[in-house]
Amino acid sequence: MANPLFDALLAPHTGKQDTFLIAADGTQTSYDGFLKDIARMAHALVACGVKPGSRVAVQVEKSHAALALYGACLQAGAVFLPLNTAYTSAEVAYFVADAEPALVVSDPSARDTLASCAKAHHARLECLDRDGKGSLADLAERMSDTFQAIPREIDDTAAILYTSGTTGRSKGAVLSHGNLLSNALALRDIWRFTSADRLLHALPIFHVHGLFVATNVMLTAGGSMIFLPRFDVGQVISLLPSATAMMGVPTFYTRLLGSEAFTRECASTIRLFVSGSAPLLPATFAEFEARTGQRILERYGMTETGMITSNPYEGERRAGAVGFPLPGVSVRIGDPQTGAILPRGKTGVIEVSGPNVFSGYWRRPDLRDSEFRADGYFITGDLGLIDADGYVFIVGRAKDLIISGGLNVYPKEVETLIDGLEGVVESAVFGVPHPDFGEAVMAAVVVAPGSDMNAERIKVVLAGQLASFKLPKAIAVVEELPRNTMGKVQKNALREIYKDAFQGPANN
Ligand code: MCA
Ligand code: AMP
Repeated sequence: MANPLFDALLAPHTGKQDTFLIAADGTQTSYDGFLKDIARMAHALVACGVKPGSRVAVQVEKSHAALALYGACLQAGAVFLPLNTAYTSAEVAYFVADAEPALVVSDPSARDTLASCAKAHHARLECLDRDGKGSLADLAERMSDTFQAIPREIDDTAAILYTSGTTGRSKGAVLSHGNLLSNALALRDIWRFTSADRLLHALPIFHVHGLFVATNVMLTAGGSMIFLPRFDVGQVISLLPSATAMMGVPTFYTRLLGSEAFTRECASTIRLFVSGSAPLLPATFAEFEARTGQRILERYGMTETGMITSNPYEGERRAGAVGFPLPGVSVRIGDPQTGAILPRGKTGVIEVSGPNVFSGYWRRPDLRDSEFRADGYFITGDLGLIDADGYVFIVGRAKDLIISGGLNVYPKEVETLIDGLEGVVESAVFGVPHPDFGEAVMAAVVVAPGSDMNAERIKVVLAGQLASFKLPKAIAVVEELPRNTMGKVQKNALREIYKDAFQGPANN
């Protein structure tokens, strides 16, 4: 019996002494060592009551052990459910209630706040800190370093990643072994990754980009990764000369360009810079090429689909375009209202089908009709077109979404909290240009006459409930919100009024 992802990503490296991970201080972990860590961790999961198909919710800092925990979930046939470390305990409580994990793994600092929530949902709670130490590591340390992988089918769930909905709360995108594997193999091939590659990995591992794009691709290629806890521009510049590739969100590239120490020479060993998760401005693309002589390869994806399109490895990488559909992936443009398929050059909603596309949202069969067309194409909510040469361009969003530094914020979630505050009449949350994060979250709030509610108080209350990246970086208290004749709030008008709110370098 087989386990598709484990067999493709990890099993082939058994016994290999080649380096897989390199820490910032130069400490190296071989593939063999990493596989043994995974096996010990898989035994620890079983000891914690994790069964095939059980969810394992993980909110821990990036570390070798955290990555081994992902591998252990695959090997033990469990469902990996990573959570952004910025989520507050209130946000985590929602995910635990919805996903009903058998095990929650948190940072030791969150143990006390999460204990009652884990208990209420019959989940066991274990810890792992930023150094890979904690109760789960202690348990794993005593275990055998071999583990027979639990059989899984290609359609079995490998991971659930929560992604905010346009209406209401976050939904879990259910990703199968087949979804993740097809994407990793396609990307490895089109981006030409081999065992000779060394990826500079500075992305978080709780999202598709850092986990399934970066890590899965490197595992299928058998290459190595310089595994950094976060993106620190100075550290990245000093380590780039020992890497051959880097993947990042546009903020990585604007921060690199903002440093005089980032020169053509320090990028000279890199054969591939990949950007995604948010639009890369053509100006950034051009400035990067002028500085380094290299054209960033921009690609496009979603949590629900993994990667959808990519600019070519060979051939023209076009600024502002996200390239061609991946092999085996079909992209078309649909009329947002009627669903009619539109010809080349026409703008509509981007729809996608292929082995990469998820099967649906966790326990939300009711969303099937609104999120998929009858013939199975997934409706991304991104507005785009396909030009005469077949390049896909994203030109806007049908969904009300802000992407800040590569992280998604759904205005509705923030508005609901602001509107619930005493003294607030109503609010509108929207994105405005930001020099560092691309877009920043901003709120316009109408306060009741005589109320002493103000921007500072709103910020303080929200900070206890929302992850920091979702907090409005500016709040304008206004007399009224602009509305159209139908009474609908005009966010475009607000975006126009406040478009210069964050002028100047790295203004937070
Ligand atoms: C941190 N802050 C942010 C963000 N990150 N605010 C808005 N947007 C953000 N992305 C807050 C911090 O909490 C802090 O608030 C203040 O902003 C300054 O933080 P700073 O130290 O500058 O941030 P950082 O730690 O350097 O992080 C910025 C970052 C990081 C490097 C851009 O956010 C990051 O790694 N982003 C990548 C996310 C990612 O992997 N996305 C892929 C999703 P305070 O001062 O109040 O504490 S997967 C996906 O989208 C699809 C599938 C795809 O296509 O890839
Ligand atoms: P997420 O829900 O975090 O998976 O974010 C997916 C969304 O990120 C997509 O629907 C797009 O709106 C956006 N996105 C990803 N890559 C790109 C890109 N290269 N250019 C523009 N938007 C992108």
